[in-house]
Amino acid sequence: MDLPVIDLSPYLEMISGGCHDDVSAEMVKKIRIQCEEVSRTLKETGALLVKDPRCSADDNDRFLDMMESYFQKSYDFKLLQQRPNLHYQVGVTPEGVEVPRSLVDEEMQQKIRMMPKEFQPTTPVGPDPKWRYMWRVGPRPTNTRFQELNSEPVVPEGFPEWKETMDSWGNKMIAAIEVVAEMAAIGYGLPKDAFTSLMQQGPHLLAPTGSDLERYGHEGKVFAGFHYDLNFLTIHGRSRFPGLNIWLRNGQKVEVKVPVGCLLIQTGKELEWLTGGECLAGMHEVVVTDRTIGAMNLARQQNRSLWRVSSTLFSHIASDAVLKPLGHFVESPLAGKYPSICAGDYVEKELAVINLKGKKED
Ligand SMILES: O=C(O)CCC(=O)C(=O)O
Ligand SMILES: [Fe+2]
Repeated sequence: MDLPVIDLSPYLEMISGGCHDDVSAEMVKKIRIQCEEVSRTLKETGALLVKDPRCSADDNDRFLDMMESYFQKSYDFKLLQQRPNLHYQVGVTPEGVEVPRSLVDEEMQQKIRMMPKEFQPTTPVGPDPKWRYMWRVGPRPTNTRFQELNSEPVVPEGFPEWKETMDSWGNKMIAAIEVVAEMAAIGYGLPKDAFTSLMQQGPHLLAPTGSDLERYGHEGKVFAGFHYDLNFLTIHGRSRFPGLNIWLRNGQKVEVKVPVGCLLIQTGKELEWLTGGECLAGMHEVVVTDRTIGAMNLARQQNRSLWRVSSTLFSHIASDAVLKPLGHFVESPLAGKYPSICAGDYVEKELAVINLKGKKED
């Protein structure tokens, strides 16, 4: 199944006031249809492909090039950027730390056993062998109960372009998410800023993963075990190596192909909360497939890096804001499963389950 690609340009043109009166009725109708497609696709598939003219393939490449050279550095060098006392929410998370939810969540394991064999995820056998770098993007709150989730950034030595490259790509990805969040709110019949107003000063994280294909690039190797994302919406640029599988709401497993110049959005648990379960967090995994091996062979021939870097950004609801079903979602049949909780408390609970919280620095 191919996911639809939503071009964000008409919406962007409209909000920048670029359309004239005679075309605007037509345009408004077109945009309303697009907003409904956004909200429906997020609900049915947990994912969405978008094209944002502000995020170019060149920007994505500059970011990937820098992250490849970072992940290629030695183990000891990378450990200098590790901050376990800040729940790894800034700096590097080494391989073998983050635990996939499906490894520790019995209810999830039971659901997996009930899936038809062909749609079952690959069973992870331990923590993920992927590294990750967390970089906070956007303004931080001056006053928050959740200081660790909103900490100062960590910059590795020897990368003078680090801050500019991370901020520039991160801000572009957030800008794209904000448009999708507005369009989704309109599609769900909520005020257009229903989600974005809660995202202001959220602990948004540019969080690329780095997986060493030289070492682990054999078919069936799980880089990120079956899980959902705990944040609001996740956005990924293109990775140079495929491997991401997602599960649609109907249980079907789909291998994601992100067309050049497109971005992939996935629904996270905070969105599920705000919609009272109307829009479930999308389940996914990253596994080495024959297509990954094909891309590795090509990279070898072209003398390119064999680190698989993802251009992942986790957008969040502000830590001190309250998660609860919004507007008419209070009436949804599952709303009772989503009691009011401070987003920061919710995030800290989830981080503890996947092994990112509660560790002291050695
Ligand atoms: O590595 C990827 O492509 C995505 C990994 C992932 O699902 C995550 O970081 O939550
Ligand atoms: Fe994920």
